[in-house]
Amino acid sequence: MAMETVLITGAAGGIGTRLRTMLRGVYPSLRLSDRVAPADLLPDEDFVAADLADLSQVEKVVEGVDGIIHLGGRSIEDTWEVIHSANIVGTYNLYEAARRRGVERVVFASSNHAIGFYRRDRKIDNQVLVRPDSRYGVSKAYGEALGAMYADKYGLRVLCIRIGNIEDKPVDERRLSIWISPRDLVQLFRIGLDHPDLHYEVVYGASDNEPSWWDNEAAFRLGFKPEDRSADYREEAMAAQAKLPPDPVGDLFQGGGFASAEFNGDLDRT
Ligand code: 15L
Repeated sequence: MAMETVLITGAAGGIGTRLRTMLRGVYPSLRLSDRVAPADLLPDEDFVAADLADLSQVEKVVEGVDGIIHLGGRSIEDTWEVIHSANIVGTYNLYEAARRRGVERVVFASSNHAIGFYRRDRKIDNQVLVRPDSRYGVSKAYGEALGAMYADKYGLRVLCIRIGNIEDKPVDERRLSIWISPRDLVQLFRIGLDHPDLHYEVVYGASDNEPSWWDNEAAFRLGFKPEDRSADYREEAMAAQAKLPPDPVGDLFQGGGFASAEFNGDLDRT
């Protein structure tokens, strides 16, 4: 069934701001939500404020919606209290409201930080165990698990995208491996909303990168054809990298600084 009304949560955030423009006109009706309205909201944009931690508010926001792109919540590491409220309670509320209100699809913005403690010399696919590098990464792994449960038990169609780093171009050496251009990410969101055979899938949100740490076969099977290549920006990214201080722990792991922050583990075992 074609999507009539699509909701973007976290619409005032970085990815949400880009999506609002890029999805304009793609679906007949776009609803935006966040705790506070974006400053540049246009008169014809449909905005409904909601706090994800409040299920009754989330239920109101998803009313009448066919598909949801869930970007809402905390998008970087924070205290457990913040992550718990925004990402653990908030993501539960989102799926549960979707179930109660008969929403057909959820596209969940997961993150590379769900697998951030894999080393950079290891190429991983979507079958590996999660190895979160932060409380934030744990909340993303949990959002993926919730998605599986809501798909299997309640019949939602769910795509979880482990987003690498979305920017106009890769900004350092790590991002050469995990970068995704805005239009490639939009392509993945649209696959999640439109693909007729989607049940539950986890894919990597990455452009055609070299070197890549991820085998993204699952995305390619769903028809993803990245249009952008990080290699086109290699010189600039490496010049920026040369100005950064070394991070002896973070530089070993896919999650970079998220992995090295608070690190007090055993490098021989991690
Ligand atoms: C993420 O998950 C964050 O949302 C984003 O701010 C970046 O830090 C990105 O990962 C990254 O790893 O570069």
